Amino acid sequence: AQTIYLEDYKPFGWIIDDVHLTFRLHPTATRVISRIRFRPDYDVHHRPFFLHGEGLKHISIKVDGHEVEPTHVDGGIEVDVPEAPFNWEAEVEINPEANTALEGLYMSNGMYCTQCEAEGFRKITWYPDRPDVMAQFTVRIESTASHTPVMLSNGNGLYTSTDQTQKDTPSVTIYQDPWPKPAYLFALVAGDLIAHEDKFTTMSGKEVNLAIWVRPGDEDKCAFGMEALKKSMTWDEEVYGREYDLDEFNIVAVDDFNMGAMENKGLNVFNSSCVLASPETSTDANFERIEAIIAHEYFHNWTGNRITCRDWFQLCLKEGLTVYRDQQFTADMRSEPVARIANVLALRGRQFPEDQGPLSHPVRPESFQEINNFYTATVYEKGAEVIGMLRTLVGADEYSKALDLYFDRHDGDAATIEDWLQVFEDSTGRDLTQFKRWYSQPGTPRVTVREDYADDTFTLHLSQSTAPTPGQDDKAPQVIPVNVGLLNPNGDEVMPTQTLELTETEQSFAFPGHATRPVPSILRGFSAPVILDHDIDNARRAFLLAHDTDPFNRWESGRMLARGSLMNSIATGAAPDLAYLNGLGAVLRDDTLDPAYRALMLGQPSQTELAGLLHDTGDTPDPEAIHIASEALRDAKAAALADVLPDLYQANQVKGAFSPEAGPAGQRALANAALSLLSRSDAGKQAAAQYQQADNMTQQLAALSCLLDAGQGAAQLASFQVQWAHDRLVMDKWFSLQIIHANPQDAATTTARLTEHKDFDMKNPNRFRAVMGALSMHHAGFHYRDGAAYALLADWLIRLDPLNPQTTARMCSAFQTWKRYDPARQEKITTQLDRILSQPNLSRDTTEMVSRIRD
Ligand code: B3K
Ligand code: ZN
Repeated sequence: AQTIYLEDYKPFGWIIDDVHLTFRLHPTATRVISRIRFRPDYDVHHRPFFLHGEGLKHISIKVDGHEVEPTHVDGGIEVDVPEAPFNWEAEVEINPEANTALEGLYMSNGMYCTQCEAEGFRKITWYPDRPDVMAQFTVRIESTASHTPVMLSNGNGLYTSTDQTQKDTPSVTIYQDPWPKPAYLFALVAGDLIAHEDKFTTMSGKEVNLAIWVRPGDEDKCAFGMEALKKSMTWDEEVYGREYDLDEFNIVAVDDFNMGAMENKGLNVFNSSCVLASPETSTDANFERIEAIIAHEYFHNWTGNRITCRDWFQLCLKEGLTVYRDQQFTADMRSEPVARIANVLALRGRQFPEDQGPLSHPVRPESFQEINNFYTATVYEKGAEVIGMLRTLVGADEYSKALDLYFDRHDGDAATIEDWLQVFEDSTGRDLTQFKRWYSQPGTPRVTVREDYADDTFTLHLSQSTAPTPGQDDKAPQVIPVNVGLLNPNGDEVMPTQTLELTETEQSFAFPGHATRPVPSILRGFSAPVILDHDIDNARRAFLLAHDTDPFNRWESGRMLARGSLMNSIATGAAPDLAYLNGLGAVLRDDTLDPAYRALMLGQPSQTELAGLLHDTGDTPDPEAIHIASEALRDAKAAALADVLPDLYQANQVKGAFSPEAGPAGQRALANAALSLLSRSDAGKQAAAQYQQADNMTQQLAALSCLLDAGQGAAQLASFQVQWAHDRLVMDKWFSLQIIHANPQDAATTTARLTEHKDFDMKNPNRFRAVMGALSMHHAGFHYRDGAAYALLADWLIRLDPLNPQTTARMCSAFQTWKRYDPARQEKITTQLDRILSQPNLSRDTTEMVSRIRD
């Protein structure tokens, strides 16, 4: 396959004034007619006139009214065109029903929908399918009211002849989007849909019609999403000064979707799992995620749509910034410390392994074969961390000013990271040359700390280094903002948080005037996406767990104690550490602390994280030993906290009508964390009672999980299936749950058995992920020594690849950590990787992923 390089960027060479598209909808033979006005871009060199196109049935092409024959070349066509403005008119035929890749125009449960990012528009018609070609689109959809009662596209509805009483007469709907946009933001939806409607008045008094469109039967699951949308609209006005810019804003829920959601201009398309919510069917975690994703897609209207990317290498320009914005939003809507901890857990859980393995790549990649493989935790989550560091370095006010300048200067542009940094340089006067390395240098920097104290002066010696990553051995020092505070030995803060700028390989920072030796709290709020190497003893960690004024670092101290305890148990079989258990008990008893925060405190490092840490310190992780130590720590917590857990459970029962707000959700999280420990010693008695009484999914699912962990729950699992057989999203949970809670030695057989279930549908990405994703995330089960899980996952990836390369390629990352393990496991994994690679006609997506992992 061909590799595309950032350094090869060239502009298209023509400019498009406007695009008129006509769709004659038919499930297997949709006709697409495009009328486009092109004119030469005289500033740039003209190469052959090339348009992308993939899987299109050519019907006709006319240039200025004259039929022409295109030359078919790799990935599209070349056509002889005049060196002057000309009119393009082309007709193609496509087959939405046969489109199982879910890219381009496809069908989901009888509904037409599109997914064009990154390069799906070329599956709809001939076009310069690149983000730097922006144009105004007018879209005409032709169908009948019986076939597709509702038809939608981007922008504002101009006209519709649809008459629901005249089911079979031809109907036409026209949409016009006044904002020039790249083709990846195009969307069309048509089908039998019901709207949940509302209105929003923008800060300048413009009224916007809002609608969430769903399949009949789902209309009672829209209210929460609508509230989240209105909150997002208000927040973007208040915090970023950004107002919505069309007369309507539509969201559509689709069951078959490769990712979470898509920010098409004025017509966001959502995986139904990321928008539909009700107390009975959604957990608190679902509600929180839905709120964040609705915000994320909405925020793209400015960061992504009004200002888009020049090319796909600049993806983090919109994604890193938009993730950062949705994280700020969540912190404002809910609890800031809880949100920060959740983000760091996700970063360490997904981005760190990526950055420390064969798939490591810069936040702004420099080459790719298939761009869909680069919608990664690095581009998104590390990309957001880079924005956060920039804000920490320049300060909140300067950040706001710079963002105003960014919107001002680049509205309507397809921009680059250079443009973005230039805005900050111009507005703050800061030189960002070294900071820019965050965009080009992959790998997780390690910051090592040494302390000194003499003559009333406390000194921190910081050093940084980054291990080599594929294709990049030498790493230059980066700009690392390290937030530091100092406490005195009584636990009072004697120096509030300061930002140290670590820019050299080694640097010392002195704090004079401390008559007693202070205790530092370092990397507060996780001010940089680095590994902190600070060799301190348990007593110090316990002190910080009890006294740190920074909530993130307080949690982190507990985490480090848990980590140390686990590592020790894994290495020596030692019993869990008392300093940790006692410190934890004190925090849990502190009723002044937010329940959600205390629930996080009760957590412990995942088994995958422990495997990574062992690998880091030069050991070979043994998944079985990790599993045993993790379970032992839970048992020890259950025993050591036996006097506090029943109270926590009782005191945090939420009475009254269900509310998904942060307060009650946090109480449920704490009560259910307590329940999970209590269930280790009561054979699931209280969990069974909770299951019996549960009137919402959070309580029901938590109780069922506890039962399954306790080796119980067969009856409840069966009744759950009967109760929820009609609800696809809840049934996804039913599938996952059985795998998540399987014993390691049974995980693969349980998964294999579920793939035989009549409701297992590999073509539905949610269902496929519910099953195969759960297996790959069950550390001890996936890596069980017989290798059965590796083979099972490979079997299914091989089966899915011809149907849906994007989801297949994404799930290959389950194998990315293979080099951590012992030779026997390595051999078993590489056998599967080689088996996948040897499949004839393996997709470009999967070929690229597996080859990079295998290297
Ligand atoms: N921009 C889309 C992701 C598209 C993924 C294409 N493979 C969703 C988002 O980040 O908001
Ligand atoms: Zn996004």
